[in-house]
Amino acid sequence: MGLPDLRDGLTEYNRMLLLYRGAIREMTAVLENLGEEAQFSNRYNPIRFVESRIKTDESIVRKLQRKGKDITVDNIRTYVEDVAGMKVLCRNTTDIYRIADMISSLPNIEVLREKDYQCDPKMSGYRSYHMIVSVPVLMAGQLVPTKAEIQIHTLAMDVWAELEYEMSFKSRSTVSDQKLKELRECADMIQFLDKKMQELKNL
Ligand code: 0O2
Repeated sequence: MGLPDLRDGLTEYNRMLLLYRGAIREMTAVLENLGEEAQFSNRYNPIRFVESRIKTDESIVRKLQRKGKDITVDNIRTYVEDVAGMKVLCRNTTDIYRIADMISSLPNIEVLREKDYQCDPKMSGYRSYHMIVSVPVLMAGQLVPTKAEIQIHTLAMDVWAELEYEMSFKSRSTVSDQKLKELRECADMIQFLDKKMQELKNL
């Protein structure tokens, strides 16, 4: 009796993943268009690179467990807002807010939530601007609102975030306090450099 349920669950799961992949495709195209338009109108495109990923099954399960939720497709939709994840990389901190404003002004994209870790960094030193958006994705002749997380940060912060993620974000207990302190110092140096370069650009 368990098998048909499992098969239904998997079909539902795969259908959900199709939507998240669709959201990434839509959002990638939107960001490319925004960048080209900015280049055309202002002779400056604040978007340097766009990257995307679908969250791994293990990471989805870990997040639901952390939130004390059962592993169901409905709970993934409700409580895991970054299954479709995008990173928008830029040169400096002013561009972060420029890009966030560009996304906020899109008529067909709804911004559901924003977290300003640029202004209010995480304990780790992580600085970034996070937006949870709802993107309409066409499926079976209907537009289905689908969530995606957009992280906007500088190229320099991205190098730091990848290293910190590898070293400690997923297994903080195994990294010494000294290493965590040094990572935070590196994040502060990056913030200093990002600000300094912004100032030089504005001269
Ligand atoms: P993965 O493997 O990238 O998917 P919430 O969903 O709001 O309840 P969450 O997910 O902690 O809680 O939200 P938040 O803080 O916006 O973090 C979302 C993502 O930002 C994380 O995804 C990381 O990719 C990244 N991130 C957040 N904090 C840090 C940090 O201190 N260091 C680094 N390197 N990255 C960070 P996941 O799901 O944790 O991981």
